[in-house]
Amino acid sequence: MAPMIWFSWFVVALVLQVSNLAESRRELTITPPLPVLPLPTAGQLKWQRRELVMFLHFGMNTFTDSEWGTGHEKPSIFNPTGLDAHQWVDAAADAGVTLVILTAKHHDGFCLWPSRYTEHSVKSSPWKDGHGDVVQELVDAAKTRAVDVGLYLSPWDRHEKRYGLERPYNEYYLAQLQELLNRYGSVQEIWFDGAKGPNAPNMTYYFADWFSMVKELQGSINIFSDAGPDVRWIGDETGYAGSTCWSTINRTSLRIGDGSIVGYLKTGDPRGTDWVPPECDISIRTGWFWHRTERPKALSELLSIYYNSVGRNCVMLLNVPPNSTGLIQDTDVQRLREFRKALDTIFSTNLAQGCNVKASSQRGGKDGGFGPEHVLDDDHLWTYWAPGDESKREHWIEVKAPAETGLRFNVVRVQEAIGLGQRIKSHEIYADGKLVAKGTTVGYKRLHRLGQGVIHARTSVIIRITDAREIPLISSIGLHFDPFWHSRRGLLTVELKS
Ligand code: FUL
Repeated sequence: MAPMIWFSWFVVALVLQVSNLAESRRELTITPPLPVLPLPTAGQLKWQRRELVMFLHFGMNTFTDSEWGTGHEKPSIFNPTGLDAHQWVDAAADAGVTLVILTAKHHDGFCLWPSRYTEHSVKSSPWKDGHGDVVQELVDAAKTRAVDVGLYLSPWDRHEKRYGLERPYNEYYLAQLQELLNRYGSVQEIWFDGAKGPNAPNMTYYFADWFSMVKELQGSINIFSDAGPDVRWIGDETGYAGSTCWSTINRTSLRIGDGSIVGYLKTGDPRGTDWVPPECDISIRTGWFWHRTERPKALSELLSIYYNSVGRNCVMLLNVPPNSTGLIQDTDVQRLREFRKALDTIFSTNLAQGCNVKASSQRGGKDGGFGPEHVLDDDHLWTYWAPGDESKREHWIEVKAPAETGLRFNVVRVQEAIGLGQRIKSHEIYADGKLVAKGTTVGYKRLHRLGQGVIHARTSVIIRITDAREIPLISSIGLHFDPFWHSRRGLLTVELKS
């Protein structure tokens, strides 16, 4: 080979060498960590972020002053002459609610839509001369305020003669499901209530058929029942979740209507293989249906329920029952407004905003993209602090208090990046080195109202993750001042002694 050709080969080889070297030296962009299974579906994530959902218990019981109808009520007594679904939806939307769930059929079997499979419905009532349809009115009103609709269709039916006859009743129930899910556009949640009276006939529900049909007809719906599959019951009707609350659970251990699983429903299971987050159903009044003599709960009670449901990784499903005129009572509308205003007052200001944050370590180092500053941005899901040192069990993140003023707060908010799984098993919160709160799970949102009152931290607030299934991913931290929270010390500020 001529020397010229040798020389050219030599140059090409040299260039290749140099570019390989540059390639291997170039920093690889740091990737997000692997998720910890199971993960939520997109529909479950959307549902969780709603935080507050409104329940509307309305039907025959509204007119008979009862909670569980017998099924023998006469359709002639159903006549809500002033029914205005816009008023319901306005009350919901003004309270920040984006999903309302109506009892299309309660245990008494009376249908709020004109079902072709029974005469026991609005079409046999004097309301609108039998031409009314409450489900349609709600759907139409909800559209005008961009509110989503969910439906409750009671499996237990005290009117229907087929109830107790396995196949005929399951077909009847499925037929009604098809009507509701085919006729009214998008339905975002369906509620399968587990309740059944002690003397009710034996009845096996074909849940597998029902669930498959629901998913076939409504692609993005969440199915609620004691056992999910998408949303589980919290296990009681106090509005309070367990202080440990996993979105994960083993669905194979759950049976709908089985009283022995309520403890398991409350806490969930860190080893659970299914993502089935819990919903806390609670009424603004004592009963689920409207009763003339009842009054709405006090604002302080609603706030406590919020802290113990949404603040414990749940969705709060708040029932606000329309009255026999077909309107939500003014007192309840007013209470809802106060509730929204109070939540905005507490949570719209994050006192940690603008503070310096520091962490025990961070994934990919300083420019890795997973620094602690992400806990103060507006994205509470997909931007997060990820520790770098995966071999360590403990991790911490510190919010530095401004030197001149310090930080005065009585609520701490912590949120996990649950899009990558729920991880935190235990955590502690320190102000100026003193332990001020501790807890177990965090999940989508954990709120601590400080028992000691308003804390004045002069140097820093530290959140220490003491145990987790995998490295913890924290998407948001908030320090808040709640003027409605009267702890043992009222609103007196606690000065922390060093
Ligand atoms: C229970 C029912 O028996 C109540 O009437 C109400 O609908 C509540 C939400 O669920 O199981």
